Amino acid sequence: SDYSQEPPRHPSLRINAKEPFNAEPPRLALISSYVTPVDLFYKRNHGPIPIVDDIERYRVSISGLMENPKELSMTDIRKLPKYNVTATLQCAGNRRTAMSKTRTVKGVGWDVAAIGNAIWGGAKLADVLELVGIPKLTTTTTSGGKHVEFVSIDICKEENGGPYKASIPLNQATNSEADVLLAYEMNGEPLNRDHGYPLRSIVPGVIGARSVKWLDSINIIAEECQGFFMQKDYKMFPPSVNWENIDWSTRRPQMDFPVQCAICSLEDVNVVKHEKITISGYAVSGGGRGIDRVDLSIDGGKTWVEASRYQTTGIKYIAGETSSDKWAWVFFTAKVDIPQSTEIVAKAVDTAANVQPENVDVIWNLRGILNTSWHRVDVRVGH
Ligand code: MTE
Ligand code: MO
Repeated sequence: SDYSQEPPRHPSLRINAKEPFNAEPPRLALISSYVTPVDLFYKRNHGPIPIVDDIERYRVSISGLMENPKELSMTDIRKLPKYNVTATLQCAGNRRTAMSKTRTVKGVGWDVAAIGNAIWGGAKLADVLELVGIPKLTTTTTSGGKHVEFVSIDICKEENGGPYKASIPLNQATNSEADVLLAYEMNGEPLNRDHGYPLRSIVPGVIGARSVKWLDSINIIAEECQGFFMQKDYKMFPPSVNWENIDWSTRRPQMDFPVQCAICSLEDVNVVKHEKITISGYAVSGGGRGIDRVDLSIDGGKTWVEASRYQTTGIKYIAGETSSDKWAWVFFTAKVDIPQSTEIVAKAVDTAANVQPENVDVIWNLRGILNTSWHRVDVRVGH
């Protein structure tokens, strides 16, 4: 693989793997802005960053189990109504390093910042599919298509040198309410190379792995995509499954992500001078479920206080209000007194009353995905 033409990156990103480039921002930087700046947004790649230099000739082909296959230019896609969707993208491997401390897992290590919140601009996939003759809210095309496969142009060793790919169900793709985008903008600017220039899918509420960058083609298929990242990766296994007894066919590809939160105003271990400290971080859930509550404990989980939550600075967040962004994280904050050295804990509750598991060992899985256990940090008071 050729890594000689990688784009420039922000110097404060923490590099977890250099080639392919995988990096996340420091915790404090992540919560310094509700909309994550593009250069600080985590970057998760499986191969070199491709170069699309002739945008006039760029086409995304749409074909497969449908009547009229078509090739669309960027001009065709920009002609469709443009939507800006604020959505949090989270890698299923977020917080993997912490899971690895229980028992070793396979995969790139991540702290708590393999997540970011952006304003994605583009056409709705439901409109694009309608343009090529597949009506809204279609579950099966007349020729038996049930899934929409996104195929990229990058080269991944896991695909034996083939491109990255993933699929979502056709009824999600053709549902305007699901807000699946073919995005060409991130925070009001054209997508940059790292994030999928010129065009990527954004599947809100679903693990980042299904939001395919650098789209080359879209296929309407009968079964879900058979690619590596759908069938041999990004599946959730119980703690009993190891590399000797694993049967990948027993599990479905992970789609929605579960309720998650992390403290970002503190590192894993902190020495504080003052007894009054601010605990802040993010909380988010998949599937468009909002956050109903964030509980904080300053005694390792014996007693709890509720943090305040917001999406717009200073304005209290209430899940489900029309002004709230249903696909986006909330920030939480609380000021607390720390009389002595202790463990601080954060846990969130989503609108379906889903809670996070207390300990990481009960959700340990060999690929180290979906570590959504209570987030714990140590605070040592040093006068
Ligand atoms: N798309 C392509 N073409 N190649 C990739 O390696 N990685 C996926 C997804 N789409 C990937 C991809 C994964 S695992 C994640 S978490 C997100 O992109 C990360 O998107 P980002 O780099 O824009 O943050
Ligand atoms: Mo990911």
